[in-house]
Amino acid sequence: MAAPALTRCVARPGVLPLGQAWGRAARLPPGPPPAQRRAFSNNRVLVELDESAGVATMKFKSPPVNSLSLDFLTEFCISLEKLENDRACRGVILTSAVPKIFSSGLDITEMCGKSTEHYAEFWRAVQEMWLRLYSSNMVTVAAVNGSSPAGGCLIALTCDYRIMAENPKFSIGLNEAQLGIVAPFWFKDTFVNVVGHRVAERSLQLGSLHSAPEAHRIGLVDELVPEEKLKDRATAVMQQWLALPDHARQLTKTMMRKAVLDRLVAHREEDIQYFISFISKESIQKSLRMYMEMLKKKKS
Ligand code: CO8
Repeated sequence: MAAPALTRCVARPGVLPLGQAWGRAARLPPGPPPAQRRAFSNNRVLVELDESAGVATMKFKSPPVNSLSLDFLTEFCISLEKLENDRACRGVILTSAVPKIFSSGLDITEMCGKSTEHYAEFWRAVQEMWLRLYSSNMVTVAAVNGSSPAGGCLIALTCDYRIMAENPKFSIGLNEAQLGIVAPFWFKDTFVNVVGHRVAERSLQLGSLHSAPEAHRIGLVDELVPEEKLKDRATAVMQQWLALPDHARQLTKTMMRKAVLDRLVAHREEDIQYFISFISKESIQKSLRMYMEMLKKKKS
């Protein structure tokens, strides 16, 4: 039987608790049992909360490819914060409502031909998404039901557990090098923490996109299941993780992730400035434009 929820903490934008508030005990107030299912949806993220299980499903629904635009990232963070603050929710499953695509990663158009102010705002939103998800008190399971390059892969890596549909046409990886750009240190840290240094180094240098079976072999995803079983398997894994007392699991998670989180928090402004100067270079802009053209050509 699942242990009762013991702890809950509120992560405020840019003021992450990073451990110190995670051990606080909080019990549900007495009162009538709340409704069993709730859903809230904005334009790009659909959330369904099953209160009896304490589990939410967050579905990305930003066609054609769930690219991580500024709007998407903002909605993602708002949805996550709502769940984080909701005592009825102890775990969240992240998946896609767009067939064959989990997420195509950062929206490249947000990084092309825009102002310095825009790049700063966009990069802060990318950081915020990662900080919130990596430090979440909830159990986070990625049900990867499609391709997941770069920032899409980062979302999956940032979760506690990854299950991928076993379709060999679906690929996942940090392919930044293929675009002529470099994965930031906190993408790299997250990747290393999942697959280990050697695999991460080779994969990052080559900008590899791994097929689902390959991703499983190198430990990038924890398991593969037939696509039709993905939802059930994610629910079963979630139940298994939620069977642990929250406080013990949360403190352990903090212990494992704190150094990596602290590193970005300590260097956040520097990281934004680095991104702006890197992405504003004409050579980088040219690489990104060529990459976008290549994507369009591939279609015709
Ligand atoms: N951003 C913006 N638009 C995109 C993106 C994206 N990431 N991906 C695809 N699109 C667009 C395509 O250009 C196309 O537009 P249009 O319809 O106008 O021609 C439309 O989405 C559909 O794309 P496809 O026809 O290619 O769709 P498919 O279903 O055939 O393929 C894929 C889907 C596999 C997702 C494919 O589109 C793809 O490989 N996309 C590129 C993914 C990618 O490389 N993303 C990397 C983004 S960079 C990142 O996330 C981290 C950056 C870190 C920066 C650090 C700097 C310091």
